[in-house]
Amino acid sequence: MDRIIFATGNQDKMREIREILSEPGMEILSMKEAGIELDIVEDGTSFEENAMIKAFALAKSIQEEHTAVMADDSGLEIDYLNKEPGVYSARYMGEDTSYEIKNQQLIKRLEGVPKEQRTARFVCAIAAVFPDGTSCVTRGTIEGYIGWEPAGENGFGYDPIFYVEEYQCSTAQLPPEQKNQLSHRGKALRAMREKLAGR
Ligand code: ITT
Repeated sequence: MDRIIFATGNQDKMREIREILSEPGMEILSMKEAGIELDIVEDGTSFEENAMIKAFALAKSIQEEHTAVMADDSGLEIDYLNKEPGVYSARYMGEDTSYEIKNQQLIKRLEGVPKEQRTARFVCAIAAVFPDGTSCVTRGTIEGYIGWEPAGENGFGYDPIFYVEEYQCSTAQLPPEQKNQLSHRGKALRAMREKLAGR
């Protein structure tokens, strides 16, 4: 296996994926870079299910030897909001609504809520389908809390409102390498790297 095609259109994710899965002799491409256009309906009820749906849809469209396909699904769970936005993280308030607005709205929904009830986590599930048809899925999480105001310019999506206790700052304030060390996607990708090692 010398090629991985990742089912994502999100360039921020691709950067993180390359930083973690890259190794000599392994080519890592996004769907777009591989010239594949697929509209996949993510209608699963869990991150794992959605990652599997995406990975199998992509695997069906390319049956190349030596190529594995992968997909991830990720999102933010806020405990006080019954784990919203969860699997709807990208679609929360509509796909076209800016994260500035989504983040402001989530902070507003937590108005008056004390720190101990503002707990949240980012979750990432990564599914892989290998050239021999076998598959696997890994999961990573990072625990934190929702802050009182957005902060930081790094990262993407909900990073400016997601604070980590250990550093007392948002994941948008952490340098990318540090976020990769701690992040849900970093953890799920490293677990996937281990599974790739024996193949
Ligand atoms: P693809 O489906 O093309 O991969 P997407 O952005 O729609 O891209 P998801 O379906 O996995 O990705 O949705 C995840 C959403 O959850 C994402 O758009 C962010 O809003 C949020 N999210 C996931 N990981 C995040 C992170 O590391 N930092 C901030 N927000 C994150």
